[in-house]
Amino acid sequence: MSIFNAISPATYQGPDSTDPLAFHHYNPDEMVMGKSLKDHLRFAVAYWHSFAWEGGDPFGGRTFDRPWYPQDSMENAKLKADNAFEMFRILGVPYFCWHDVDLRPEQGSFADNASTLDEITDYIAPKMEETGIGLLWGTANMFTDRRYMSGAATNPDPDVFAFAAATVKSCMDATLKLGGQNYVLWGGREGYETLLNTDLGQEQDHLARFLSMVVDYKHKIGFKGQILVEPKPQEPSKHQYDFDVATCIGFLRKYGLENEVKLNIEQGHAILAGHSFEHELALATSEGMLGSIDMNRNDYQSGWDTDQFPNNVPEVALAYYYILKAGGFTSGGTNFDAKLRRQSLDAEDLIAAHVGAMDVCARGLKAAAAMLEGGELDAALSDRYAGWESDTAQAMLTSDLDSIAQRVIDEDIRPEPKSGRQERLENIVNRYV
Ligand code: XUL
Ligand code: CO
Repeated sequence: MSIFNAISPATYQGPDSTDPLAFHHYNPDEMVMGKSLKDHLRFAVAYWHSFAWEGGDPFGGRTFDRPWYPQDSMENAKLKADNAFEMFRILGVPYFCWHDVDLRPEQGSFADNASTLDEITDYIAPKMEETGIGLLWGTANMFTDRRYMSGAATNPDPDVFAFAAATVKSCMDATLKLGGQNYVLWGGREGYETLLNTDLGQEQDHLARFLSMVVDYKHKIGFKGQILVEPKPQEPSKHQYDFDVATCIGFLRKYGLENEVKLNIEQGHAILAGHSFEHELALATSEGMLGSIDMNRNDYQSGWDTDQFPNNVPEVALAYYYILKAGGFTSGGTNFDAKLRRQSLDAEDLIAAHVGAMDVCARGLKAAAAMLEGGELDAALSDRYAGWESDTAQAMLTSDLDSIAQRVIDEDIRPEPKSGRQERLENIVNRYV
């Protein structure tokens, strides 16, 4: 039984069309900077928000009514997969992403979980084959079940560490089996509520050991995808160890994992950390650590991780500007880690949300490409640092404080402040969006 029965595949109809379920800006075959939009953006649907999440919030239970509820049997898991692939087909997305628990019914024992994951991935594999839809990444949900309330890899109880390790092993196996491009670890419970019951030094050592085992296992099974960690400062934990891009890079370097693990960067998480999305992306790309992105937005007043579909073109344009500037995605892509509002009950709402989000991303990426090709921002940046091209300036970087001080005296150097021209640069961006 399909909830998308009456809905035909979304097509590109151009900016003048008023069809609410058509693309107005995303033409998958449109060439931008030598590559199709489809290959630039590499869209993925997040299985959890669109098919597993039932519309609950902290004050009320489910609002949606889908034929695959209750999600506790293999029969309903298969019905859910049928509907998911129907939606992927309507949208024409090249990828999807999952947590283990999104796909399979929850059983309790590890052996049961592993066998139902195996059964459902057996069911999904031919659908992927048939439709050509790929897996952008797989991951383990190690934050919902009560066993993980005090963390997974950072749990004070070694039995939870063991259960988590076994779970990740099974999810990496499933990701390999489905030809996944990446494997993600997001540590929602790897952090603390109070320092009074937490040894944060020991917990971070354990987290690093866990991650090293993930890397070892990747090589052992011949998984060619990229391992990614996903920064987020808080929620559900009061404080998460993978706080933001800078913190994650510091952590990975401390434990010698920086060449094996890259980052999955989410818009809403950047905002929660007090940064902008483009800040996190510019930092990651400048350190060679960008893996993939989770595209969404938070409500700007509430301060929560509301995981809404993106609809702010200027913001998205700046995000893609830094991604394109660094050469674009390799194994990564644009995963819509976004969910409907809980009052949006209809199957059409799911389609409209994704179609709109894909349009916003297409507009953003095209604007970003035009900004790069226009070259004004790059030229202004080079101009601002041009002084550093002189031999004297370069020599200073390998000199010492004594000799620099002597030269300042000898040449009577008196720096003359120059305008940062922020408004002029913002006006340039505005011309493109
Ligand atoms: C939570 C979040 C997760 C990860 C995968 O905020 O973003 O959905 O992307 O576990
Ligand atoms: Co995410």
